[in-house]
Amino acid sequence: MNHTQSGNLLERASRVIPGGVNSPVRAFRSVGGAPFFTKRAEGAHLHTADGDQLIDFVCTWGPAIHGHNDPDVQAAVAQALQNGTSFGTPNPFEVEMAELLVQIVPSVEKVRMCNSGTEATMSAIRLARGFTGRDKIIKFAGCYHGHVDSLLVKAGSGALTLGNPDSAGVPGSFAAETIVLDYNDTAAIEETFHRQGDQIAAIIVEPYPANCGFILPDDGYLEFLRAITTKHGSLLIFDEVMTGFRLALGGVQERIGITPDMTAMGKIIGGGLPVGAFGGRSDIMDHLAPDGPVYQAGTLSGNPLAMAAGIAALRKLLQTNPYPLFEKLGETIQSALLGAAKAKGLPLQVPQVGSMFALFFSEDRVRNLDDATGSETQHFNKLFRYALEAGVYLPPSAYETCFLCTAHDGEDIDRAAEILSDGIAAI
Ligand code: KE4
Repeated sequence: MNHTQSGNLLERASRVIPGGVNSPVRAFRSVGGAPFFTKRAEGAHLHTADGDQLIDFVCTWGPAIHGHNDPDVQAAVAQALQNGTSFGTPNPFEVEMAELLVQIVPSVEKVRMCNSGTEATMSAIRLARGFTGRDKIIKFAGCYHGHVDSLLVKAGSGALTLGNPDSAGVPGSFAAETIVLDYNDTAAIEETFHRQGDQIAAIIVEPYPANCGFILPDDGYLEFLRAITTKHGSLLIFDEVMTGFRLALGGVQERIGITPDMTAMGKIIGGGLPVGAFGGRSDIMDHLAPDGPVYQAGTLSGNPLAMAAGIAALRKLLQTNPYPLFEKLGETIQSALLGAAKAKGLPLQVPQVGSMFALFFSEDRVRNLDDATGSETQHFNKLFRYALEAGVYLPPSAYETCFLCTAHDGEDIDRAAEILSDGIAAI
């Protein structure tokens, strides 16, 4: 890869933006080397400031499910742009978006739009506390729910990548209301609810944690969370900011047939523009201002351009039903990676569901954060660098998940499988 233009941009950026990036995981700190800057994205490709073309397995961390620069999304934004960029009043797009979300995710009876996944989870836990009158929240080590103060406790994604899962600046009093347990540990949940079940407002969980690699639940685990929260009058919040509309049209909850009380959403529903949403049972959502006592707001919430982009992206999912294709593409890449590792004699796990997969260089299945951090992340980092030089962009951290889009179908998935297999052989 050429780095001249990106190097100049990073040098300029570093003078005026902390770390030269507007989100830490983009800084390549754990994988080494300097980040490239993207000038254009098209389909499954990123085009760098230095003119390199990369097959992209980050897909802007989820939104680009139809590939970058999708013509239908583009056309919808261009059309909406004719009428202005923001009104500060209700607009027809918000109604159409809310009706679509309620139609697509049955557990969502009412929904409030916001501007990021962080706002969605922050608002959802405030609402859970306001609705239940309780203060404690349970989250799981390695899960990342955005940079919400009280959830930056043993968080995943960039926090874990940089080795500070418990961020500075979060007062102990905030974190004190957050109980952190291991994912897939039913005994710990049982014991916690036995001791203080009547204080627990909610469990917030990424049903398939995708911010410490990609971790799948033990059989019955999510059903167990549903049962124990119901039993104790606590709420179950599914953070489907990444898995929503991706692992099925209705997200993980559709795949496994579990009905959470609230769902945090984002990414895909903005078509790449800034967006978040949280929704759930009407009796809970009606506690939100202006009807109820729980305050939540946002200048650009329901922004017409973001709504137009998200509506186009959702309508395209409804029309094209890409999920069988994602199962095929995911299995193609998974079998290529496992085959290459077997040939090399390297222990490798490739947890994969549809268009999401991760690599853990580990003998055993990864069930929680400790397993994930116990894997050989240096092998991942070597593979990342090999792949990048060969034209494939994996997420720049072993504690992230790879994403597929419909545009990977065809030569890109085969070319990437070949490059990644060669990369594993070169470790
Ligand atoms: P944002 O505030 O970044 O829009 O969303 C926060 C969030 C909430 N919940 C889940 C399950 C998430 O994965 C995220 C954000 N995802 C990361 C990728 N692992 C964002 C990438 C970044 O921080 O730049």
